[in-house]
Amino acid sequence: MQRVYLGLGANLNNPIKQLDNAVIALKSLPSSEFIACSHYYASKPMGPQDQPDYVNAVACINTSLEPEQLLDLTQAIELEHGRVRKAERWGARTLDIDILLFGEHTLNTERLTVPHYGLTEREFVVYPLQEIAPELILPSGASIQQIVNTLPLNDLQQLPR
Ligand code: A4P
Ligand code: MG
Repeated sequence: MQRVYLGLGANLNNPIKQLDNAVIALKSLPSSEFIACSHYYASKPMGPQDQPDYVNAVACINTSLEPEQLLDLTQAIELEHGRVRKAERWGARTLDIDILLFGEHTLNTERLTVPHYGLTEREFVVYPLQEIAPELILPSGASIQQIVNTLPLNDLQQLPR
């Protein structure tokens, strides 16, 4: 069993509902146990500013899936729950699920970079991660507490449950 942290993000088509659906889907992953989800957080878009604010969260599972098996399943969840039908064609994806951490592992394959490359620079990942795993130490040796201490909130807002 590995402890895995997943970053959830959405900014289109009722983002809160997108995350609710993602959590429901994560609870029925095979060979896995759902442990926790952080509060949801409203966050300012990273990157292009001409897009709606995001809702982000971090979920934790235990799993005996292999990393790429888990990626197949999280990508299937993105497809099932995360696409908006625009006229006759499938539009932009509205749900993003990133594998932030996979146990203590460091992975660099064609499909997977773990820890996720943006983890320590994104307030909308670091703060919800600290909420559910305050004692966490990353594979780099840095503690989540140290990272939070150096990362501004940048308007991140915890939403009520
Ligand atoms: N991939 C490699 N490593 C991983 C990993 N650890 N977890 C590969 C998941 N996937 C991983 O991902 C593209 C490819 O990355 C996958 O096929 C997989 O093999 P994607 O999810 O299809 O593409 P993406 O999400 O558009 O790209 P990327 O680089 O993940 O985008 P970002 O960096 O996640 O940016 N602002 C706020 N406030 N909140 C957000 O959540 N998100 C984005 C998207 C921009 N701004 C944001 C937020
Ligand atoms: Mg992604």
